[in-house]
Amino acid sequence: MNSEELRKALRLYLVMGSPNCGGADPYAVLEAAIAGGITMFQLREKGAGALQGSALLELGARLRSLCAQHQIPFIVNDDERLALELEADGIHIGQEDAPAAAVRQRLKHMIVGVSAHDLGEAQSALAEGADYLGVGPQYATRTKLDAREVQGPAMIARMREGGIGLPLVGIGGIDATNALPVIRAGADGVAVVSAIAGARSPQEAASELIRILQ
Ligand code: 3NM
Repeated sequence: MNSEELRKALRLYLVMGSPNCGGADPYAVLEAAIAGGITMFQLREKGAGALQGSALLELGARLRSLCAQHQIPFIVNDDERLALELEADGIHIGQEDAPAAAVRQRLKHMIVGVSAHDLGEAQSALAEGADYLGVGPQYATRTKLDAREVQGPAMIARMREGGIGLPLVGIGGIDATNALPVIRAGADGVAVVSAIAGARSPQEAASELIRILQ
């Protein structure tokens, strides 16, 4: 996938694991979100009740194949072994995870996404070979308990002004009411957890977001 294709894929990026689905079946949530128009998916199995071991592998395999059926890029959060086992299209790593350069080196064929919170982190990620950046938190979020201070869309504008041309998504507290300023600040798309996974209708939530983003 070249960087223009990646920019398009990042438009509406669902990030989710079973703890984010409010008791609903993650497979059904992902299926609905795909029907609603999401363009990329990240399996992020974190928090209370997160699956591990064979249960995680089994869920991952089902979600992976659903994405493959619909040509939705499938990304795994943080876990290189799981990404390899599931033959993921990519991996997403945070600042606290393995260094981006080492992951880039080991997983040459994968999309490598990196969380960046300021211009310095964005420049480092670029130098280390990241394919895209996740920039957050844009707004207050209750999904990631150890999220940094809210940056707002202004941080994305600062990165663009600072010469960061990489494909980039905003993340953190984004929903249909506040997605547009993130795009206007220079993001290629938005990454959301609860706005879709926690919605009464994930399909409607995704289709409303994609309508706003187009
Ligand atoms: N990363 P919601 S914020 C997974 O700031 C994640 O890097 C963040 O969840 C960051 O869309 C976040 O429900 C959680 O607010 C986003």
